[in-house]
Amino acid sequence: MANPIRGQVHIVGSGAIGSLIAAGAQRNQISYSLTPRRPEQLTQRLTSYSGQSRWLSGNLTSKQKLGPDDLLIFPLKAYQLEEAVKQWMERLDESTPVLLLQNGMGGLETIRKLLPEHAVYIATTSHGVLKTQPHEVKHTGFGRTIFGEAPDNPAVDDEQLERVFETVSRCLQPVTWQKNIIEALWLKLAVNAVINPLTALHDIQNGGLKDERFAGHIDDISQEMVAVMQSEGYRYSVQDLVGQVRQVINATSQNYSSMHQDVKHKRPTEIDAINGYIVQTAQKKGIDVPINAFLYKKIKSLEAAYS
Ligand code: KPL
Repeated sequence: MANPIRGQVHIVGSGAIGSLIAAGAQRNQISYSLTPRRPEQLTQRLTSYSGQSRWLSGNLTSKQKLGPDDLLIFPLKAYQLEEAVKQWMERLDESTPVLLLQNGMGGLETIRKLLPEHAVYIATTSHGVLKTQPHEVKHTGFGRTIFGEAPDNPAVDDEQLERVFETVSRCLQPVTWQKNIIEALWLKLAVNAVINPLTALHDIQNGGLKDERFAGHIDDISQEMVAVMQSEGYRYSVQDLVGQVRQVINATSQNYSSMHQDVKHKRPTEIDAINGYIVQTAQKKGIDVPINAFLYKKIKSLEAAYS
């Protein structure tokens, strides 16, 4: 069996997914630090899927430099990524591996602008996690994680790759290796393009989308996704995507989607990186995506109305 990284996992932010990774690291005796933007937001307790409570002991990181044996993880909102990478880049050694974990698209481009030479790994997860209090997180839906290497990575050191994969496998299980991670991101985008805006607009849990009245919307959004994905060279049927979306709805039915939570707490959402990205790509290819455009506008006007 492979070993995890020898150094420390540095988790940027203290969001729900970052906290889940921290709990996984702690459970597996992997040294970690959790670094929220504001120290008062540090997650201290995680209630696991089985109901057990775990106190997180990972410290706020010190200002030490990271080396090739460490792993820097960005489990952030798309719009937070650039600033966070800028804050961390001076502390990185060129050989420090970086893991990007986010909803929507565009994150790799952001990282590449700032870290063109780094080994970047990408993961996408369907675990449902909820920040219930500033210091508390609850694991509400047992999902799965897909992991791969950025397609434009410089020649990667195989041992480092194995160690990073093993680390993520222990922290965010179950993890599957995917050769074409960009394809997996498109599939996740299809899931988020349906679940996130609909749950936010209708103020429901993910499981609320099982209601018959949403069946038409799910089919229509998936239909638009199939057209855009085909133009990118990915061949899926509407049935495939609807099946994928329904599987995540079932696995995370008790969860409030991240966009639902963002709207509820009047925070910026990831709509630009999700339905906005689909609309932009479709426009470039001359494809009509009226439902995605409608959802994009609706969420944008909700954001604009935050007081
Ligand atoms: O990724 C998610 C999100 O909320 O952003 C899902 C998988 C839909 C879980 O809620």
